[in-house]
Amino acid sequence: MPQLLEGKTALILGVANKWSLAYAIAQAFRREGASLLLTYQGERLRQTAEGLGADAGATNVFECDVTNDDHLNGLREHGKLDAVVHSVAFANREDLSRPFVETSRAGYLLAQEVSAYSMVAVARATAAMMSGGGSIMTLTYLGAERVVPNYNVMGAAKASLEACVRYLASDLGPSNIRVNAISAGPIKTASARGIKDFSTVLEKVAVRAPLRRNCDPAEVADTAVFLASDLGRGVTGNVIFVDAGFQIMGL
Ligand code: 1JT
Repeated sequence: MPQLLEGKTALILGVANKWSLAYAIAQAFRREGASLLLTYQGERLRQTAEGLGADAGATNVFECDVTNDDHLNGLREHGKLDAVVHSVAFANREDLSRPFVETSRAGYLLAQEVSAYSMVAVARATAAMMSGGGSIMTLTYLGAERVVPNYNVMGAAKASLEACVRYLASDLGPSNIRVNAISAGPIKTASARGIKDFSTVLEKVAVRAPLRRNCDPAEVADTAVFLASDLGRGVTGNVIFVDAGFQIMGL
């Protein structure tokens, strides 16, 4: 089998632990021959990220807090890139359980800054490193388009993120840089753990989805491979659902 990402270098932001979608994507990219640069947020995650980076055969593992302009400006020292994976989001726990109408200004702005604006900042910082064209992608969720109980402030942040994907695709298309989002079905990552009624969400999806099951990180990662590879060369500004088909159902 030819390797789909041979000769390409990918920057993957958001490796927090072995359940991270970013880590599944790193493993799939490595399988397909890419060179990997992995980033993590905060000193607290350094050891874990370095261990996972070593396991995935990463060339380099370093800190990148997407709210820190010095970290974003420092990215350019890492040379040429062909693909960027933005797998970063944050919201306060209380904003994912209390009624949405009670969302505070600070909680709303925090979710927007980390989960949506960071995509714009990362795209600006890395577009300059993709002189030969490239592929930038992010992760989103159905809660951006539909009301999913408890997703709340993240729904508003992901709606903003998906709009950012379209505007970035329009701006960067002339430089042959594609920008897309993968809308993953609910997956039991560390972020999802501790979310109220998350197990019920998984059960409901498995019953209603056309494929009658949930999705796993490897399926999301294989779609990321497609988007990063030349197979995805005609695809930009899109949200691709990797959700066992759940999103198409009306009832
Ligand atoms: C964040 C968290 C972003 C959990 C996330 C997320 N994107 C998807 N999930 C999982 C999820 C969460 C809920 C849900 C469905 C999926 C945790 C905090 C950081 C940002 O509702 C049905 C609530």
